Amino acid sequence: GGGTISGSSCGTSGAQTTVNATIRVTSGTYDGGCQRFNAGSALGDGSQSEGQLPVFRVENGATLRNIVIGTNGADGIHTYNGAVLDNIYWMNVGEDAMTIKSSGTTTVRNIEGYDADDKFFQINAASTLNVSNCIIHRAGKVLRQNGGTTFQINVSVDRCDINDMGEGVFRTDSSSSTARLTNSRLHDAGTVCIGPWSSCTQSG
Ligand code: ADA
Ligand code: CA
Ligand code: CA
Ligand code: CA
Repeated sequence: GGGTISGSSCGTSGAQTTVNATIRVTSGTYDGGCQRFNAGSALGDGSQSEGQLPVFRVENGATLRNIVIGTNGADGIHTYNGAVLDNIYWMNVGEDAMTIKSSGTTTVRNIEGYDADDKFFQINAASTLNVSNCIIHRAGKVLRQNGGTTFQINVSVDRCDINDMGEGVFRTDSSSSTARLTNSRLHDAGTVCIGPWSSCTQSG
């Protein structure tokens, strides 16, 4: 695989802030200036318990930019009705890194994230996810369509460095969903396509 892969340009030494109530981004752009947002205990502990709250919730095509999610990631970032996530660094993914909660197109670019015990991207609604320029190291899998669901998702992942997956890259239970991996570097990434994908391809 080729292409330039640089992940996030936010380092991890920005000012720190504790988030005790989900920050909701409902329009325009929220620019975090590469500050480090640590989930407070009100959101969860970053373990594998379900029901934790997200640090950010991004809605209706709004943009979240220049964010570091610190050592408590809780339930990461949720998107509703589409969103743009640009230049995000997850120091230690919590229950998962990002969840699509309702339909729309979510664009994710220039990101990196570490230590997701299970899933990095969790997809809970019929939607489109386009990811480019990412570094994902140590996770169970890059993406999971919610178990037992058969709606259609369409996923593309371009220019990503995927290293040390416990299980694999893309997993679905839906025979109408599609996934495409291009121009990426894989190392110990497990099985690329898990489940009855309508189409699931790797190239470049
Ligand atoms: C698990 C769980 C789902 C949902 C999901 C998530 O797959 O079974 O109900 O909570 O995690 O969104 O994290
Ligand atoms: Ca979960
Ligand atoms: Ca973790
Ligand atoms: Ca979750």
